[in-house]
Amino acid sequence: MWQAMTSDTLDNRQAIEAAVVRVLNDQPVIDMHTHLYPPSFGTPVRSSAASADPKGLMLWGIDELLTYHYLIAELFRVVTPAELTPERYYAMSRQDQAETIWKHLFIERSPVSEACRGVLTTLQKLGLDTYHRNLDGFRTYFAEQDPNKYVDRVMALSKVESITMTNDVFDDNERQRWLDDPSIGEDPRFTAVLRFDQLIVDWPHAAGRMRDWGYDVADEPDDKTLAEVRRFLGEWFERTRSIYAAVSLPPTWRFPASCHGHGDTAARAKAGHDVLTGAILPACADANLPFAMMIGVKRGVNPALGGAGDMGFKSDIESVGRLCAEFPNNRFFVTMLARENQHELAVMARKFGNLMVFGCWWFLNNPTLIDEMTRMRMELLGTSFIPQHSDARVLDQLLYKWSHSRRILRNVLIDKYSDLVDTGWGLRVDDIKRDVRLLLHDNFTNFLKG
Ligand code: FIX
Ligand code: ZN
Repeated sequence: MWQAMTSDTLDNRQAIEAAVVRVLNDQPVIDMHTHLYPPSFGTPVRSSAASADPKGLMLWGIDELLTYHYLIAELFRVVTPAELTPERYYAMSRQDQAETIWKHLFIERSPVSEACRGVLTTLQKLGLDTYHRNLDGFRTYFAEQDPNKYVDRVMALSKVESITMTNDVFDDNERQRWLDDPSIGEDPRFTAVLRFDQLIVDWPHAAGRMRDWGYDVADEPDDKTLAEVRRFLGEWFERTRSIYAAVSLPPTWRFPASCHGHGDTAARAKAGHDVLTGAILPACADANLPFAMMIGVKRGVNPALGGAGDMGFKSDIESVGRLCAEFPNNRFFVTMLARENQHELAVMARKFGNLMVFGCWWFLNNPTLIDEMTRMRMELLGTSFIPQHSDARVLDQLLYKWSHSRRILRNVLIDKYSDLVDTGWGLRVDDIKRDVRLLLHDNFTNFLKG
């Protein structure tokens, strides 16, 4: 027998829309991948309440927003080499760099790209006047902020409950800060993620560094070496209290390692494979930590552009499936950089409960592609994926990245719930609350628990 529709069910699109908007506005998100840091890691941004630490890692404020590497790449599409070379740009002060980007991308043409729009959404969310194009006015506002209180303000405005850092153990600046004072990681608003790309993509180099740090490792990863890598990871998991471990990988990454390519490349790939299977995955399993793989980035396609010169290419999803099958006791967060990989990745996630698809990474973090990917993932995976991470490098970017993504998620959910109600299903507000909580919060925390 059909049940009579009760008053708490939503039976038309307007009611669904109102409920989805309300629920999404109320649900805090855990941002599972950023490059943000708390004030304890130092900040290069001078303000009334903070003295500058030139190598500080906490980036925030208008000059950092304008010099985001996404915008540096856009700058070098519109300036001629006679006007400015990357070399000259990187030699400028941060303020001059910001002014150059402001002039070329915001004043001399309309800032319609997603990264430009993001700066404006950010300023608007802070209540600043985006109408009059007054860069110095923005600077005055930021100079008055206390970085510590500003973290609270940005998190409250963007409804981000927790910020997940990326803590690269091979970054000397960051590594030294942890060694000097492990309590820098104790800010309750932030959690750590140990990052170590070099262990897989450049083992000989990683081995050299580890030897400098007192670990007994060889260029060929033998049993003793693998035990040392496990010890190294265990120590750093503990020191940073990491909640998962992570690497980003090139599009050429294969599992098992490919034996093609010239001698050096094949040997490097084999070493990376051995370190992954003999040390990284066992260390993650021992510590009960998921392992995140961000696959598809080729670094330095245009080396002159520095961090703005990386590119994304298609990668191999069979490798992801083989890894999930061979390591059923490990859990894998995976995101991929090529649009062409997204469908296969979602289908692969249907085969493996230990594979959690997440985020619309970097060049995919554009409304058109977020919309397409989120719909497709929901159609294949229901609510069992993590739709977005911010990848913010500058604290204030949380404001635009999350508001833009929440808006897209809202549109997708309204359509999907409307389709559901068309089948006669009695949809309740509590159902929407539960689903949105899964998507923005609990799919992540549940996957961490295992
Ligand atoms: O490897 C990564 O974590 C990438 O997200 C970054 O390296 C990249 O520069 C970035 O900021 C993308 O959004
Ligand atoms: Zn990242």
